[in-house]
Amino acid sequence: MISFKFYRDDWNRKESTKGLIPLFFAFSLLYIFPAYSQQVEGNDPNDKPNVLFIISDDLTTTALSSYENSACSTPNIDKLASEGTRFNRAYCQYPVCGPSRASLMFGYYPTATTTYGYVSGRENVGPEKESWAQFFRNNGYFTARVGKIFHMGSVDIMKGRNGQDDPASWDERYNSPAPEVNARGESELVQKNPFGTRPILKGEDVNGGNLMNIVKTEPGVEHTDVKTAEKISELLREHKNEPFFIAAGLFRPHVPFVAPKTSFEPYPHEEMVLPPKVINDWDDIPEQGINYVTSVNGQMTEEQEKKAIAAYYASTEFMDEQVGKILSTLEEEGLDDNTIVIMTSDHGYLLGEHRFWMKVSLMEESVRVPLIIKVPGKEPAVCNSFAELIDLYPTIAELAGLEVPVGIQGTSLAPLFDNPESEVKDMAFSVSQRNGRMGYLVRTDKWAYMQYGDDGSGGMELYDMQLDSKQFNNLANHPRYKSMVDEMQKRLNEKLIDVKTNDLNIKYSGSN
Ligand SMILES: [Ca+2]
Repeated sequence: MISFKFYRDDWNRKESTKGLIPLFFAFSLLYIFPAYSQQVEGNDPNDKPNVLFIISDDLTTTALSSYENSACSTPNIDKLASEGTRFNRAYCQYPVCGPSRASLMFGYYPTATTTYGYVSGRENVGPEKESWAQFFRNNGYFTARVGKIFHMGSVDIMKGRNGQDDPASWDERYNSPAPEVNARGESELVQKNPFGTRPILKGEDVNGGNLMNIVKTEPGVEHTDVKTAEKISELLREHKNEPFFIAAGLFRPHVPFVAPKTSFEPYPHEEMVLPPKVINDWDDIPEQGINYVTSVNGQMTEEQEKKAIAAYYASTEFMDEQVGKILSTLEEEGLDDNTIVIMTSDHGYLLGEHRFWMKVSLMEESVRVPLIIKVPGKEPAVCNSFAELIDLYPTIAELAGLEVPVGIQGTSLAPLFDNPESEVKDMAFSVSQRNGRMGYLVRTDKWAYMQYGDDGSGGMELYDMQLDSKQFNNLANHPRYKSMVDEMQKRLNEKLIDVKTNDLNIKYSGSN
């Protein structure tokens, strides 16, 4: 820790003041250390810790070697995980880009703001509320984003547009345009596409822009995440002498799976292992629980399934390389001992589990997110407390020694950096809407409970996550688990009342 280094240097240099040191030390223990115990210590007690927020897009824990999959190589994220606190049970609040990002950036559950679409979230919280970045901006920080922090689609990336950004959050903002699906290289679509072999640019949008398209690019092709990492490095160098909140929005492994040809080499598709296919797996899943993209409606062959996984891994490894560049700059500039680093994703991703693909689903692989937070001066740890993306705002505010804004709905994870064995919450809550009907997830230590519709009329799912972590046996309709379903419904209803009781004055209508 820097403060310690400061005292040690003093000791070496000022022999004549040695007698004063025990006195000074005692004074420090009494007054200085308690005040800053929860806060990151800088060279000067008035120094504010910097914040470097890295968010990948559609990155699931099941593709990270620091989590549970050694098949995909992510050495840079793994290194950060080994130096920081890795949260083992972190969940998004909505497994889709737009609403998840709106929720984590403004600090309200999607159900509190009724934000379920591709918007920034500002629309529903109003002009008075500060986003997470804006809060730091208003507290004297330089704030900047590069790439996708609030929602941004693939076409926005191609055209270098801001997407659904919140301008009030940033002093400076940069986009990283790249050809994406039109990049030069070997291209292949691994699911059914009504628009031919490649999405067609039509007007302002790309038809089928959200399809599993693979592009193995030739040397010299521009990549959005490479540009983002370069710009972030530049900003770190330029702003190293002032407190900063710099946000790096990496777009991969979001589709299209565009990465250099060389990134695919470690992942020959023939060697990919598919998740187990269980006969009658779908029989006990309600209609709304069957994901919107499946191997069935995508008409995917087993070879295509393997190609999708290989391409996802290649894209993930390529994204990890960019994380490495950003973290190297941080280190080179001597900023790593006074910068809180956060690495996460807006939601998870299904890679063929239940023959489901992509996101939207409330299944574990789709809602669980990687979350690594490195706080200078704190010991590396693995934390099993539940954590939600909505907790980032109050956590980083507290760690920076700022007063957490009243009203926001997350819980500060700050105590966990000193006591990773402890717990700040005992459940995670996520929602996902389809065709206007809400889906709810209550995830506790032992159970994953999903309910479709406020009255459950769209069906329910209940999985014993200790005995059935891959979620094959839906117990919701089994008479033996009736009391457990009742208890989960009670928890859900309590949570909904809690979430909807807020300072936003949003009027609810209908079932939402
Ligand atoms: Ca996403």
